[in-house]
Amino acid sequence: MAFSKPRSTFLDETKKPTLSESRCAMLGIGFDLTASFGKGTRLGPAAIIGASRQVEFESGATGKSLDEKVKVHNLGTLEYNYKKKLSEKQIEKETRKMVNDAGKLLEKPVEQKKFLMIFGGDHSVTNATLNALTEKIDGKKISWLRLDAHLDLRQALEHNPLSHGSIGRRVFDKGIKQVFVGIRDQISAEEQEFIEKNNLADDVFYFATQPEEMYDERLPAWMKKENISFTDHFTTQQVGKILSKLDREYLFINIDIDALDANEFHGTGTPVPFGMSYRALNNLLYATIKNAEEKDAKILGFDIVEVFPILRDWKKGYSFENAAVTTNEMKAALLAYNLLNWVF
Ligand SMILES: [Mn+2]
Repeated sequence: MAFSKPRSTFLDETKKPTLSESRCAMLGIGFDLTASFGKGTRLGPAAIIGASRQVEFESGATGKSLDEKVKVHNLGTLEYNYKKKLSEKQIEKETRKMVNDAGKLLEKPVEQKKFLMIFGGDHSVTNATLNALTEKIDGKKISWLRLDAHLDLRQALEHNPLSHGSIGRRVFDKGIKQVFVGIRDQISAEEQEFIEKNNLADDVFYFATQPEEMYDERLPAWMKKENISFTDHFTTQQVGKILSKLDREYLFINIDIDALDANEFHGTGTPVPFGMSYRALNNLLYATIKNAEEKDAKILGFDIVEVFPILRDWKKGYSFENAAVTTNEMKAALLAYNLLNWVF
């Protein structure tokens, strides 16, 4: 593991505020060992933070410069690069190590109640945030907005309970109220059973992968017709239902970028078609922040995971130098900018 010390912060490369003077703490976790399809998300944090330099500090509707509204302390970026192919056992061990490394860095910010902004890495990196938060806050007090194409409700994937494919299950284990949004309805048998057994059907909001008539003929017990979108966004009524379920004292926003349609965001570990539009995601996040404000719920922070930088030259493989800043990283950086702007 390499640790890249912060040279500067989000947006502004000339500033480096300390933790105590900042209301937000930013961490990059460049780990993609559990990715089963595309590897490369370990370069996500560097790409997103790099792209943030190109985001203007203010816009027509935002008014005050974000930079003046909120100071962001950069905790640094953990970088994991494995040259050799590892066994399942070794991968699990390395995942635990990553969760511990990141957990240590998050201890102080969580204790000081800083707003967290975390960039991955594959979805396994969320385990570190999950553990750090639930060390201090009872999971029964937390709502968790999960934006994702996948449920990730398997007990373990490739024998690794900390895998990207099990993060939903780990969140569930903590007693957290999780609302799944953007899920494509290609679900493993294990996950179908889990939803039925735990009565989660009403908490899962799908994007259909089949024509609408087919769902009229055959709707399984793990799907609610009123929770299915047949377009690239959820209806006002569906969004209202999603927000009504985020009803606990605290809220965390967990964004797996593959919630977006594969055409809207192709740089991700497991791209899936039939997803959400970028604008719909942006609107949903805005509504979520406003809803939390109205309910007086405290937003603990957010993470954006599974961002996969595009390479200039595929033959050369992954290195920071070979990752081209494209619209993908810019989309992730602008989402992070917007979230901070709406919260602060
Ligand atoms: Mn996913």
